Parts: sequence; structure tokens; C-alpha cells
Amino acid sequence: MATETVTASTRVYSPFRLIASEGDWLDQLESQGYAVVKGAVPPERAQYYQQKAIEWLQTFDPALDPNDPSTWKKEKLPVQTERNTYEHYSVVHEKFMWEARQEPGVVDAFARIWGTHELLVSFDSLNVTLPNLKTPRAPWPHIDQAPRKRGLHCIQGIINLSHAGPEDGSLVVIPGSSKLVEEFFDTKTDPSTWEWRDNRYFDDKDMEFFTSRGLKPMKVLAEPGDLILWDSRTIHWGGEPTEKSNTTRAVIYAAYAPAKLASKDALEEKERVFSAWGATTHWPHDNIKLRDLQARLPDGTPDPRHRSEPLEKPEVTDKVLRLAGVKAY
Ligand SMILES: *[C@@H]1O[C@H](CO)[C@@H](O)[C@H](O)[C@H]1NC(C)=O
Ligand SMILES: *[C@@H]1O[C@H](CO)[C@@H](O)[C@H](O)[C@H]1NC(C)=O
Ligand SMILES: CC(=O)N[C@H]1CO[C@H](CO)[C@@H](O)[C@@H]1O
Repeated sequence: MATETVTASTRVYSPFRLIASEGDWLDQLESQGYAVVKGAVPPERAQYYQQKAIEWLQTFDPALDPNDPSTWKKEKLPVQTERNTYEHYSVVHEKFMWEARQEPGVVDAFARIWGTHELLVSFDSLNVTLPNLKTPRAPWPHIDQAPRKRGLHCIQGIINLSHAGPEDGSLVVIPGSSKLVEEFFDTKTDPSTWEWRDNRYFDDKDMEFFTSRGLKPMKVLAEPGDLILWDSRTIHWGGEPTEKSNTTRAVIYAAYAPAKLASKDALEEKERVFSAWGATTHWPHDNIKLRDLQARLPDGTPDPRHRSEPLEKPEVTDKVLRLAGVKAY
């Protein structure tokens, strides 16, 4: 993917297309912009990751019992992003996070998407949300691909570790929106406003373009071990649980892309991020930026509980180094 300096209207086209066969999840990913790969992670493994995620929270608050709401103290939990995810304290590189990223069923799903096992993985966050402990957030429709990038550039993934029923928090998508965003940008926006950032929010007026064409939001339901996939051009947001939900939502965000799509600069930056045990964006091969390593309290001061490395370091095998982009395939 070329990333040379361009004028405002220049578009970067991807040569990739999803090759699906009848009735397959790839079909749905292509036509609707999202899909669920059932049972990508065996149930006992999903339970193990979920347990490890809870244990990680308990290293901040040993009294935390996920089954006893009276023990949930928001102020004792590690600092979260405004999107309710954990990306500080090197959690992104905890051993269980890397084990999850290497789950054969997850890696194989992405290998089918891209037609190669020579993949890079994102260093993305963990979401563990205790029910009714967060203030509900209004929908925040967005895509994670720059308006200038055209065609398929990135598929995102959620390794779902908890039950996501109609009342629970889960990913909300606008099925079919991946097919319309380019037309939206071309007809409703000014190319000089297009940024390189792989992120674009849609306000109520923008959303009319999609709703007037019959598109509607849909919460993606999933069971522990399922892999939720979506095209970065699909409009989506993190859906809120209702008051009826009593499920602790646990998910790991992980996206994979062919190593050969990464530029030399992107690989160098990825190596830098990896050696700092840092987090990047949702993207595995491009849009690599070291996020602020330092956890900050709501008043902006550094969190004294800061950790500069994982509590349980991953086993740094060749496989891990290749997925991390540190070692070439
Ligand atoms: C994390 O999960 C919670 C609960 O479902 C949700 O409200 C939040 O938006 C999620 N974060 C992201 C980035 O999707
Ligand atoms: C959640 O709610 C369901 C239905 O009300 C109930 O059967 C289940 O035991 C509850 N689980 C927890 C962990 O509270
Ligand atoms: C902590 C957590 O999310 N637990 C849920 C995981 O998924 C199982 C099966 O759907 C639920 O029963 C748990 O409550």
C-alpha cells in the first residue's frame, strides 16, 4: 500500500477482494461487512482467557469478585480509555493476550481472508466491562479506515470471551455500510477535509445517508470463543448493555494482515512499540503509532500503579516475533 505524499483528492486503492464461497462467513463479510466465525476458540480456552482477564483486574483490586456486584469499585479498577478499554500497564502484551492472538482458529480465519499465513497482528486492547458499572454512552458511529483509502484494507476482529445476548454489551454494526461509505464520501463530503487518520466519525446528519437507504444498526450476538470480524469500512460502535444485563463483557481486539503490506517505516515503528510493551491502533500493518504508555488518572496526573512491562511476560518465540513484525517471514 503506497503511502507517499499525495494531494487531497488522491485515493489509495487496495487490490484485495474477499473470495467467498456459497453460504460461507466470508460471503457475509464481503456482502454485509461483518461476520461471526463460530467457535474459533475452544470453550475451555475462551474460559481460560476470560479468567486471566479477571485475574488481571484482581491484581489491582484483590477484593474484586465478578459474581458479587457489591465488590465492584470503579475507582479501584485500572484506568480505562473513554471507550472502556484497557491499553495501559502493558496489558496488551500480557502472556494471555499473546496466547489469545496465537489461537489457531483465530489466525486461520484471518489466513483465509488474506490467502496467507504470513501475518502481522495488531497490539490492541482488552475490554472487560462489569455490568451496570459504567455510564452508558450514546452511539458513536465510526469507521476505522481513512476516507482516502478505497477498497478492502483492514479487517478487524473481536475474540469474544463472554456471552453477548440482546441485553448485553456487544459490537453494533450497520450491515451493508461498507459498500456505501465510499459513495458517501464522494457525494457528501469535501475531499479537502479527508485526513489520513484511519478513523472517521459520522454525525446524525451523515447517518441519514445510510438510514434513508434502509440500513439499520444491528447488535452482533456471540458466544464465548466466537470471533467477530468486520471490515474497517463498516460503520460500528461499542454497544451498551441494558440495565437487565448481568454479564461481564470480556473481549480482546485483534486484527491481522499480510506482513508484505507493511512498509519499512511501519515495521520499524511496530518493533519500537513492541520493545516498549506498548499498544497501537486497531491496525496490524499500517497506521502504527505508539499510544501514550503512561496510564493517567482522570485529573491527568500519572497513575502511580503504572507498569512498564507485563506482569506475566509472553514467551517470545519466533512465531510471536513474526506476528509482531520484528522478525521477517
Ligand atoms: C467495551 O465494552 C463495553 C460494554 O459492552 C462497551 O460499552 C464499550 O463501548 C466497549 N468498547 C469498545 C471500544 O467497543
Ligand atoms: C443473570 O441473570 C439470569 C437471568 O435473570 C440468571 O439466571 C443468572 O443467574 C444471572 N447471573 C449472574 C452471574 O448474576
Ligand atoms: C465473566 C463472563 O463473561 N462470564 C460469562 C461467559 O460466558 C458464559 C456463557 O455464555 C456466561 O455464562 C458467563 O456469565
